[in-house]
Amino acid sequence: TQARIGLVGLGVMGANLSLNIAEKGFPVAVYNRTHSVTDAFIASAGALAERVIPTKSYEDLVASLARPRAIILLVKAGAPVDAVIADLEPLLEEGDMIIDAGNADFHDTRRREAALRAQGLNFFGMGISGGEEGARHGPSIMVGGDPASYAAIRDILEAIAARHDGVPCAAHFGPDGAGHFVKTVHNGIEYADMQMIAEIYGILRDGAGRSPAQIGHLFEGWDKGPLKSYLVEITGRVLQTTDPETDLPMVEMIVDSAGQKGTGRWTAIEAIRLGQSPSAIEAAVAARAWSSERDTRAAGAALFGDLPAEAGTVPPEEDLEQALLAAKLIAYDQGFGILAAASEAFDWGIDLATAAEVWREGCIIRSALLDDMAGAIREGLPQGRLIFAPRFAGLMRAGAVALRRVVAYGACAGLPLPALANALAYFDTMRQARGTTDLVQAQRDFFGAHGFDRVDGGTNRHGPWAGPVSHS
Ligand code: NBP
Repeated sequence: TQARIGLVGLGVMGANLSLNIAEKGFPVAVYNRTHSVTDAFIASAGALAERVIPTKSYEDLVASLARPRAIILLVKAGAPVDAVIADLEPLLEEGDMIIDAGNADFHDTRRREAALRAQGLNFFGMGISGGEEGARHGPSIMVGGDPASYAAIRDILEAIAARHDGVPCAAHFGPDGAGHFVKTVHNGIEYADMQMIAEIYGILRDGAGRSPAQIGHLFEGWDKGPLKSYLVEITGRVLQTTDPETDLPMVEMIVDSAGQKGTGRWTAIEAIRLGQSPSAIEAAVAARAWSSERDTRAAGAALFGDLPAEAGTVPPEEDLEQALLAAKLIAYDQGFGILAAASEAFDWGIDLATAAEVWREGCIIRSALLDDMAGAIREGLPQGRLIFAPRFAGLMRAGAVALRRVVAYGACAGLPLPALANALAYFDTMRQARGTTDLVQAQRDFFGAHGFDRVDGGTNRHGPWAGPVSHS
């Protein structure tokens, strides 16, 4: 028998996704560079092994597939993807598909798609989220590539995806890098979401002096309200977990230095390239980078740790909850803004509401709020901004006031809240009809004759900078 789908790379994600595909009734041909991994995978696949065709060469893999062949790659992002493509390409025929399901930089996806299209092959960039568990039982799937070829594999992808009220969390977002970019922004938002939660934890730990278990209990409660989400849920569980070796709270045994693989950073980099700024996401990227400078922070603590801070009152729990909600919405507003800008720049035609819908289940940022966001986007966003959506007006009005109290408390108490503070600064900027860049424009004109527009009409005008200076 020939399978309709093949998979290269039986690492954590590939092994789980293969089992998911087999479980949904689709035979899957698999290949892994290290053959012992393939043997071990088959040995552990149980009854599902019946629908898995193990192969030990790319030739065997290709021969095991019905045409048009569709091969999912789940190898390490970067050079390994190019290496596997180079090996497969000569063995494939017109109309066949290579689907890179790793966390690729969408610029690489665009390059690979163009190169393979020139050979008559279809290349898809497919973002999958949900980690190991998602890959096994239903991830969120974001695809970019030729729409006609997508039709050939759509049933398989929809069958293995997570579901929200029966609707599969899998979608085609546009050509070439569109799917990987939606995944990248998903990860950027994930960074912001996680950082904001960590900042609230910091206020409760260092400001209110609460124990991890107490804070975890609070998050557990929040997971029953409007903040209901996977990240709030696991935060509650993580904080209430004890280290079996020491009996201390697990979180207190973990070094406070966060890793990053690149997707959050790519969101920020692309935003800046496009003249946008997802400042809450950037702040989260920065916070992880700063966290890795442990020695620097220790030296800073020795130098400045004793600076006086105001012992203000810790904002009440309701404020923290509301602030987190508002800040989260602001991070999404920025994320959707960058998605819209990139979609326009690369001519992708990404449907933002579909992105919100695909993220409702299966992925790391899944939350109750996403269903509302999808609805708000479908209703039409004033000025294209989620924070202006009529259905979020109440949340933003109450949430912004709470966010201000929380950020003000953090500033006075000397507790860093980079993501929350950036979210607030963005919100305040977006509700200030007259900003302060009149002065920046004047400065630019003064030193560089860059010109400015006048409020009473007239474009590219210059100021009388060489004239008399007023001291009044
Ligand atoms: P793993 O590290 O578990 O597996 C890596 C796989 O890549 C192995 O099968 C390895 O084969 C293969 N590989 C490498 Br490395 N170099 C190769 C080469 N030159 N040729 C052929 N195969 C090669 O990775 P993973 O965590 O499953 O992640 C896979 C992709 O999925 C990554 O892009 C990752 O960013 C993405 N992703 C991961 C998660 C997650 O939660 N882990 C979530 C979403 C997306 P070998 O056995 O011979 O070394």
